[in-house]
Amino acid sequence: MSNPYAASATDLAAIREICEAYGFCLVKGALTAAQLEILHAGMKAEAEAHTGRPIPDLLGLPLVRHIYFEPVLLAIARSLLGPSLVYDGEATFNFEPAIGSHTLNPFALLHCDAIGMPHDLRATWRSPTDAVYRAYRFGIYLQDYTHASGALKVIVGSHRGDPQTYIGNNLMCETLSNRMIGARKFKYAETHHPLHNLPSQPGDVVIWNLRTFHSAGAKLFVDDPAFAVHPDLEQRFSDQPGLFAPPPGPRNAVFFDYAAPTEDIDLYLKYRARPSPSSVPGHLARRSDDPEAIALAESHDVELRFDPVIVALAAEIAVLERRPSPPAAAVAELRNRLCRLLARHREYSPYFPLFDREAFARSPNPNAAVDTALAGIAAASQREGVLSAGAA
Ligand SMILES: O=C(O)CCC(=O)C(=O)O
Repeated sequence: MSNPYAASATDLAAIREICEAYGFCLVKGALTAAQLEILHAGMKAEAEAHTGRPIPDLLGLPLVRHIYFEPVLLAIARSLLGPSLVYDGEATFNFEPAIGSHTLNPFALLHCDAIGMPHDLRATWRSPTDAVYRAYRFGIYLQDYTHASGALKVIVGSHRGDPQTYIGNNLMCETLSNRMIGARKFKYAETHHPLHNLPSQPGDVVIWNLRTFHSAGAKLFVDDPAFAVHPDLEQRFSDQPGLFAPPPGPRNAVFFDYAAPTEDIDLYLKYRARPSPSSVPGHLARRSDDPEAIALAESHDVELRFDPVIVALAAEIAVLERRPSPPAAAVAELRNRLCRLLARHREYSPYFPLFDREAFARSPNPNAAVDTALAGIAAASQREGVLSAGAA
């Protein structure tokens, strides 16, 4: 294959080699047209069913969650991460029936998602031994981005080294370069590390390490589609008619992570779980703890973590219990759900524990156990300097 960043879905060794060398891989031909049709129909139905409401996470969506357990994808994930996989809850889809706000306002900021270090939950992850972060995001894009705008952009090799290297002006060269694009001459600042727009086609899966810096919705030059520039430069030229190719259609895509149960991933989960008044409703809407999702995960030997749901439930219970007349039935339901999740909860690091599991297990009854955990979660939220939803 001529693209050095691409490998066939059946060539697990090549996928792993490319991911470890560059931090991402374009996996060709992973899904058939029939599978994509079913996926698209499921996304459409779930989007319609949740109009005006927060959409649950992927495993909470009965019409779409099967994609997470496709054998070809699990085989790739296990070849990258080893046999033990964890679903970290960072899994969703974008769907709109025609080009609209999702397609026209992609998150075009270079960033990486690997956050959480033992000394600081908000620090970007880095390895003292140049290890590769133990989680990958998989993106299934339903349009052809070989010549159209909307692709994923990555900084090649940005999964390794000091993350500061890839941020802001550190990434930019000082001197300006010239390039002819069609008949126009462009002056622009190059980057110290190459950028690449992934030319994915329907059926491909785009994989990137959570430490790889990336941005959404790359603009492709009509006359030079393989030339990738910094998103800020795309923005600067965005008013030049005919320079960039239009999107091929709505930017409908599914995203989900596979992770390994390591200390780094534990910190990432805890970072993602921190409550804020705006995050709690979305976290409460997650449904990957429904019995069918749990059974599916168990039958595929995938572990589930529910940290964001646990923390959001704690925040919501605190709010309701502070009311002059707490709604007893609603509180009881939330406490039951929380109790089930706390009983399953297993952490992979000693840092920033969500609550005291031993005190929880020693409690004389479920209500006392939940009270103990609620106190621990509230204290942890405060320690990490995060405004708890209950305090809003
Ligand atoms: O929309 C995309 O292509 C990428 C989404 C993204 O930036 C992310 O999942 O972190």
